[in-house]
Amino acid sequence: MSATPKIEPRGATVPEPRQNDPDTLARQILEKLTYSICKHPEQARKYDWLRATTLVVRDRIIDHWFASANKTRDTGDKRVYYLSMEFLIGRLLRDAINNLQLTGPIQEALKRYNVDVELVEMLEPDAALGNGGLGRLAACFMESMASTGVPGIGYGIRYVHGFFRQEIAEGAQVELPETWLMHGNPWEFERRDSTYEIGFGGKVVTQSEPGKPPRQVWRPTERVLAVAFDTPIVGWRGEQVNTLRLWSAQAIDPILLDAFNSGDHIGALVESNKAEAITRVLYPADSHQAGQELRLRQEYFFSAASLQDIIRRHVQEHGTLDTLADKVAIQLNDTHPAVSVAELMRLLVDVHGYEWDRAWQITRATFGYTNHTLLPEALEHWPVNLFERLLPRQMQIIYQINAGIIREASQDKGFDDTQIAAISLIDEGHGRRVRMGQLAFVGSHAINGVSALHTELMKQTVFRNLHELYPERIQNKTNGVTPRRWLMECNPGLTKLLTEAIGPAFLDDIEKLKDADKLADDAGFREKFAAVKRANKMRLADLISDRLAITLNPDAIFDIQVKRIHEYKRQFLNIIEAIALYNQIRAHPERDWTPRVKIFAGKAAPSYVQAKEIIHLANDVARLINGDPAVRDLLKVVFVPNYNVSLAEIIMPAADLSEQISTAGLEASGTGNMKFALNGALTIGTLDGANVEMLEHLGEENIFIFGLKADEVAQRRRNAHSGRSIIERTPLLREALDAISSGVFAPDNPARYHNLVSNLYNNDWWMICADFDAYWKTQRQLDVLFLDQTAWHSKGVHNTARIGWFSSDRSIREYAKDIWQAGPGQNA
Ligand code: Z2T
Repeated sequence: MSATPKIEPRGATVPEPRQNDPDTLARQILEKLTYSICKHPEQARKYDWLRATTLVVRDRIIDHWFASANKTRDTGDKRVYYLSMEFLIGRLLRDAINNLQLTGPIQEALKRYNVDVELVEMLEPDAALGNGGLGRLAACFMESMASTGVPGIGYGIRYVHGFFRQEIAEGAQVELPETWLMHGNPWEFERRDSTYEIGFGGKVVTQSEPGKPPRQVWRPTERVLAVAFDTPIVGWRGEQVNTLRLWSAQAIDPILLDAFNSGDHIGALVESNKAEAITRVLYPADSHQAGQELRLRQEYFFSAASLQDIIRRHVQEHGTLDTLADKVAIQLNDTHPAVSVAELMRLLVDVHGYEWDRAWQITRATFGYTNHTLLPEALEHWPVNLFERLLPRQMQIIYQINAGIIREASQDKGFDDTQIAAISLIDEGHGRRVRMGQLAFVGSHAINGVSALHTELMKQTVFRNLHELYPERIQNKTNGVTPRRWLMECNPGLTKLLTEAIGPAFLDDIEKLKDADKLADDAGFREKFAAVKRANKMRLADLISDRLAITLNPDAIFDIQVKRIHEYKRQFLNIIEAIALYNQIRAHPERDWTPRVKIFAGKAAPSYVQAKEIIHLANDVARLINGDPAVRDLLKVVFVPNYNVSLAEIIMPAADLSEQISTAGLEASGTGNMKFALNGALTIGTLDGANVEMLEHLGEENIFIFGLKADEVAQRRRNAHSGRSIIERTPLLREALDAISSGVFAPDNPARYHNLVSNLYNNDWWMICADFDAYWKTQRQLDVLFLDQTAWHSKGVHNTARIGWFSSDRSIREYAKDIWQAGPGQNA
């Protein structure tokens, strides 16, 4: 859509940047309260103070935002576009205040009115436009791009309802709608002049003009509008502010006047309801493909809008698409935006008249693709007939891409039929489906996994044949987390302690935390480190006491597993260990048990039956154990409802022990593992995902690894491994499983967990039985270690000091250099 004409203003310049002293801030907060919110300070509620403070902080951001945008436009530097169906950004106020270095002044300004900044910050809704690791990674990457000076724009969907809110009712998960926009959203700016038409359905016609090759033209039958909403992403020290642009769907005609005038008042709204449905709600399935048409519509909708926006900006600035790949890098966050490959080809060939081969060259040079899972049930593939009906021209293009790839594979590389079937973009085996992983792969010049192990497994399994065809394309980019949110903001106590001990240099280069490594042997430092941890544990204990009325012993091991609930993540193994420990404490009350609190949190996909049973079991077990006076303060089990980013910010700093116990080979990376270690927790984990590299960086004495390795898991699966014989020869395991089967944890429905348990006997697909003994023994080793607080905290200090490499700043610098050729030092 063409923008409305610009006015040529006279004598209008940007106002002077805002002052940051507490006096000015206090005065302006009052201004906003009065003139933007229209509240008298005596009538103002906490929520009004939040809004006024946000608006004052936002003014400071805008100054930097303009400067960043102007700089990139003036230098003509390459931009990075991060296309992601999910951005799990959480709250933004504290992040913005921290990165602008306004923490002290804002606190001081609000104190003048007797307002506590923390209470105000806690009222901000937690923007949950994502499911878990993948969406949170996108948020960390946005912040790190701004912090490392990469001109990056995130593109995604402005879901009206983010990830559902979880309640626990009688032990079971209940899903409730989430309404983050209810009070409006002061962080977003609607950009009506960046609105595009998005088509669906219809047919493709061939247009011939004399003297020109015939052109394919897509004539969609359905059209909706994509409207841009921009949110600023503030980098460290406010030096750069990038943009997160989220698309909202709107009908072109809000009401069908014909229908309305003829009396059909409901029918008049059908179109706008259908259009707006596209961006209504986030699909809550992680690592599982949601096969619905609406999901494919979402994927195409935000891909097509983003590409039109990228192309418009590029043509405006450079006048031709010949240079697209020199000035634009587009990263596909998993396959959700993979239809972009076909859509960019359509725009280049059908709309801009490029020859096919040249268009393909530009496309491949522009895209990069990140894979986040190898789980077969999570790989996206769409029925050909659905694809064809919704996106007929893109389907033709996919066939044409496929023909070219297959020709190359058989002619140049001599691939046989089995190999061809493996690389084909069309899966012929399951009623003809488009394989989005293959499409993203062949359309990209770089394909990456998210940990060293995961990348190797990509080469050996899902992309084996494509890797053989294009052996240079797969590379590794190990995930990272932003140290601003996951240390400075969530753990001010530890940040202060570290600053006093090693100086502030680590705030700008987190790998300088290494300077704290030697302090592991400094008794004075260790004691302060322990005191910070204890205070953080008290804060979590208070939260749990408030919300769940469970009292925790702050001197117990806080043993925490928080993440999406999934069989491969093996919360079940952790619960079984809790039951076994409970049995042992009851059987041997005279022994010197180390007090332990097992904390769980996480959401199950609403349709994932086993995951919901695991949540139910955790709650049932918690009720029984917490109510048994025989275990006193020695063991408690807690399931904290509604895990989200804000809760994680309280949990990470409060952990002694981090549970990263996935079946080896199945967790692509994990990122919670990094957040825990940064905050000084020790890890018990398998050799899976990024745990493998954490072991290398931390040293084997500072992380507790157990269990089968990825190749051993694969081998057992091939040999029809089952749990029965292991259970029979492992009394601790057998007794725990017997207890579950007996119904003691579920007196209202004793059969509730029969399936969960019988799966272990018959199959043990997730190697819970296979790993139980090693897990149990490692936990008991940790019990002993915890009694030696000196040894424990020394390892904690080593974890914080040595984990700096797992910063998303490092990840982003690697992407910038090896995939995007963008950012500082990369522009020729
Ligand atoms: C997700 O969070 C992850 C992978 C997915 O595959 C989907 C979702 Cl929603 C399609 C996670 C991985 O499970 C985790 O190991 C990884 O750390 C994270 O993505 C970020 O890469």
